Amino acid sequence: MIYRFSLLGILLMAVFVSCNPSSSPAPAPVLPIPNEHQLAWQDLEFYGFVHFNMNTFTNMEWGTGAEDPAMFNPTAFDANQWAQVCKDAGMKGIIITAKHHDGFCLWPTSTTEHSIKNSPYKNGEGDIIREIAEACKAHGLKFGVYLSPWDRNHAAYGTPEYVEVFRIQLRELLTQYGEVFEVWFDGANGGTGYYGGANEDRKVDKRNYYDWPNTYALVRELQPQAVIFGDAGPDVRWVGNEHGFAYETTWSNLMRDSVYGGMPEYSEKYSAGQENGTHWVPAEADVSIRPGWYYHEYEDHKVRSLPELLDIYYNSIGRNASLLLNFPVDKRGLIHENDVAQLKKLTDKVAEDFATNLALTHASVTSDIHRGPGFEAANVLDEKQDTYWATPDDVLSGSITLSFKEPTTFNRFLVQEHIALGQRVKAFTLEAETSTGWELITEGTTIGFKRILRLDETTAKAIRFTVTDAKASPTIANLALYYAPKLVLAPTVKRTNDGLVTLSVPEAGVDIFYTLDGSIPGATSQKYDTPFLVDGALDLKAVAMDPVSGRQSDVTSVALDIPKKDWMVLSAGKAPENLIDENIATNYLAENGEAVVDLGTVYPLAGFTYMPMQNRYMSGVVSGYEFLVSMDGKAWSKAAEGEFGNIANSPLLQRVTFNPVEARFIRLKAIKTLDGNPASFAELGVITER
Ligand code: FUL
Repeated sequence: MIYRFSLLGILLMAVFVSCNPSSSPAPAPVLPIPNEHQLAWQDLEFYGFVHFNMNTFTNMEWGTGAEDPAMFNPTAFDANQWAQVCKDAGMKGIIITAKHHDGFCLWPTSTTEHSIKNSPYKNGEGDIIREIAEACKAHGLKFGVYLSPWDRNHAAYGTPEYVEVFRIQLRELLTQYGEVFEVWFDGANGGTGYYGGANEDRKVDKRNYYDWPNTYALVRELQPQAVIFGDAGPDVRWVGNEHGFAYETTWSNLMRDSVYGGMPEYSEKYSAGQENGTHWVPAEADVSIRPGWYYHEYEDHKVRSLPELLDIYYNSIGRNASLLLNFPVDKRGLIHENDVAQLKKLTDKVAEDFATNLALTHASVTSDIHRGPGFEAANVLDEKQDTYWATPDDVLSGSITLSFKEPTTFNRFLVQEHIALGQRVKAFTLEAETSTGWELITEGTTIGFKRILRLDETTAKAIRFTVTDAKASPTIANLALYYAPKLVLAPTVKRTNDGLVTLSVPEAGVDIFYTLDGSIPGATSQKYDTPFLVDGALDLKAVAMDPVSGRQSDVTSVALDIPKKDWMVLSAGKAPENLIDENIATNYLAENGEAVVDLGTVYPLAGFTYMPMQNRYMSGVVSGYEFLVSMDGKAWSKAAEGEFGNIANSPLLQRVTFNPVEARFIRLKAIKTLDGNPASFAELGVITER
């Protein structure tokens, strides 16, 4: 026993001596560098944003501040559901909109009556912030707050008095709910609002009005570990867009003193960071899982698709930014099931993509240069952030070569810098030794905390990673390779108005099979290679299949009808061609509230389809209609009339069938539109008798 123990001790000592980096001096930091709180924040990578308060109940994105607190009334609020959903997705925290621009406070603040205490929720006894903070704690998640500086409800907004109110609100949030990991200050500041009944436009000097240095000091005093987010940081900066994409070149360094919150030229000039930036202010990519930040039932079908979510993931976390993914919690007070389902697809795919680090199956790892003991190339394979490969001080480039035991196939490359000493790399390449020799497979610019590249599938005996330029001796903490199995998603069907059908899937190398007789497609069905003509009405079904894994997608099923090539729009208005272009992203705005079409030939009609406008902000969506048919375009008879029930909340394709009738001319008349605006049509179609 004693003998074994001492042998272990000797072994441990040997390991310690051989890994001890002090045997060769570490590179000097390259300023700016992150502080300890920023370093800890960097590890979080992925956390949830929730927009939930007054706007949820008024169906707005920006409330005016005149809303009645009585409207805030979730029916099944459950902070634990949010926490569980975020936890299951591998997120590390939740940031909640404690107060948005409309000024409604989700906690019983002492500063205003415009809060939850005057709402029906728990008869005014509730405290949503407390429930969320507790749910986060129970699920091991970090808790963060969004407190809008702009307050369209408060009578004193625009005066120094309001700044004091804002600080009291901040103090309440930072003292009553435990530890806060991030405080989020929005850049949207000043404009029209209710302002205690004044109903006016109040502009503020965005740079100076809030006296930010003293507000930041308050956060430091009350929650020293919290990072502060704002356009200009001070600790974490906005990525400059709301679609969740950082840039190919993303520096964590920022010319912080040149920036202020809400600065108009921020996105274009500063949001990618600067190589010579003066302060460490890394980027955070905020994006909503739906088009809106707040819940709107009419966006239930617009939750981002898996390919979109993957693009967001790779373009944020994979580009030296963290990802703050928003859930517009619904009127019940829950993350909607459609959002949960899409999030799960993302989580599962990310887990699959990064399941096995193939770099660990290497036979050898060497570098052409390193700065001495403790800084060898092998450090990039220990999956640790604080051990790294580094070159001597005056050497700004160098290569690491990794040879595999067997030829290895990969399509993802991940690399990380040891950012504690500053972001250094300006350019790098990746080469692979394939059966035909060495070839360049990709190149990039910045790395930072993490860079992930999606590559074409490559099979290699060895790879060579080279830093070709850096601000100072490069410090590479990790290097990894993965094979992400192909995305196998149900094919998308597009058809021109000539009848030419195109089938597509997001990933190359995935096969598509289809049928035109209503049967379920499989590997023995017709294989798709080029667009084909369908000039009649039939049911198209298609499926995608990965030839390597045999994995199969869901089946796409589309009822195609007669092509629109001989159709002519007879009614007046803006862009009539958009009515029958088989493109739902373009709209026809009718002049007389009707769409009239000559089909060119007489058909046995058994119904029609109406696709409402798909724009984020809809206008002129038809809710009440009459549908008329004619043989000669002069004498019309009514084939159907009615309402598109629930089209406001569910603006999807509407299909109306009626007793079959022969006709050559059709007329869809808007009897009512949702907002009273002139009728709009994304697409009009017919259902012919079969
Ligand atoms: C923006 C706000 O104006 C939006 O309403 C939302 O809160 C988003 C995260 O930030 O600037």
